[in-house]
Amino acid sequence: MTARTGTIAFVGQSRDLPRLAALAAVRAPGWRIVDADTLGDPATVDVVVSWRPAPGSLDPFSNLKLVHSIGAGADNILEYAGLPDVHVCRIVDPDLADSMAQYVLWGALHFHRQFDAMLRDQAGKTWRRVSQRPASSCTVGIMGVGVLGAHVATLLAHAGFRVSGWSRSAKTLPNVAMYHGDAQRDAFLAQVDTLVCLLPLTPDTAGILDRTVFDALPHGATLIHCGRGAHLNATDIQSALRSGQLRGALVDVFPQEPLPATDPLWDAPNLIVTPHIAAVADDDAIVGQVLDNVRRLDAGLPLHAAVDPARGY
Ligand code: NDP
Ligand code: OXD
Repeated sequence: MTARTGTIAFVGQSRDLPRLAALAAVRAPGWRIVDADTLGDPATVDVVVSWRPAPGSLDPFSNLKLVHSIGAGADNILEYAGLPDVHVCRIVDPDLADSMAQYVLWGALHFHRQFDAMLRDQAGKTWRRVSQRPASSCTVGIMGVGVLGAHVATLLAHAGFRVSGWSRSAKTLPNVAMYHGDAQRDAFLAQVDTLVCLLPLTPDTAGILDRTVFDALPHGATLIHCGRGAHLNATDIQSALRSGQLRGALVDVFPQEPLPATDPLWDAPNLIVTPHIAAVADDDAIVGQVLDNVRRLDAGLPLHAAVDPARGY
């Protein structure tokens, strides 16, 4: 392991950070790696590994060069008020992408094969052979066709679903009907049976899952939401579920996490709550990518999974 002079500090609002710091210290012996309890002189810190750095907490790091998110999203870093002009990276990992694709496939099958109706039937001890249709009769539409959305789209297409995608810029993906930009949003939504949100949280996408999006879907469509809680208008999804405009929803991320016991979303009709587990990066993958990026930083090489702070993702 090449020696380095700077310190890597694992600090932020996640209980995972001390554990990740300990693993990094084992994998990079000789490097100075600290957590909030062992911080020392902030001027020696050139790399911060974080999740939602507390307000003001990055300010003392006067020689910072890189802030690395421990998650796939970088919104938790970019929202820091006064973020210095440094590199920002996030986690991109094949196992994380597989997990996300499996979660969405499960949700798409749950709604398409009508397991939601069968669970309700079972609660009433009702034997009813609900209709079954081929996956090719169902269009899954994915908002956000980046690293995760593209992987999800590919798996769903292999499973036989019709798949469409909506991104910010024009792009092509085999077996996926692509739409892009605000001008094509309603045309995209109009042909979707199950809508999947895999957008990053940016000023343009905050609150995007609202009445206007739900109303643009065919009546009785379903939603799988794995982006960020702040994409979701909680009042509008409850109205859409109550009216039947949305037949069901599988929601993994919430405006407030953990979802408070008093939150009405727990009891919203036909809404399944999962506790932000759609795709969780493995410690080894996180630490491996962080250390690799630090080596790249030291060697002056382009960093892996760098985000563009101006674009917001
Ligand atoms: P990427 O940055 O690779 O992809 C983002 C996609 O969103 C791109 O296709 C981009 O378009 C599109 N996009 C961004 N802004 C807009 C916009 N205004 N209008 C239309 N499309 C837009 O992100 P990932 O796929 O790696 O991750 C997506 C998100 O998934 C993360 O930011 C995180 O919030 C969430 N996530 C959730 C997890 C969970 O467990 N629930 C786990 C991991 C991630 P373009 O291609 O044109 O740039
Ligand atoms: C992530 C997440 O961004 O867990 O990795 O949401």
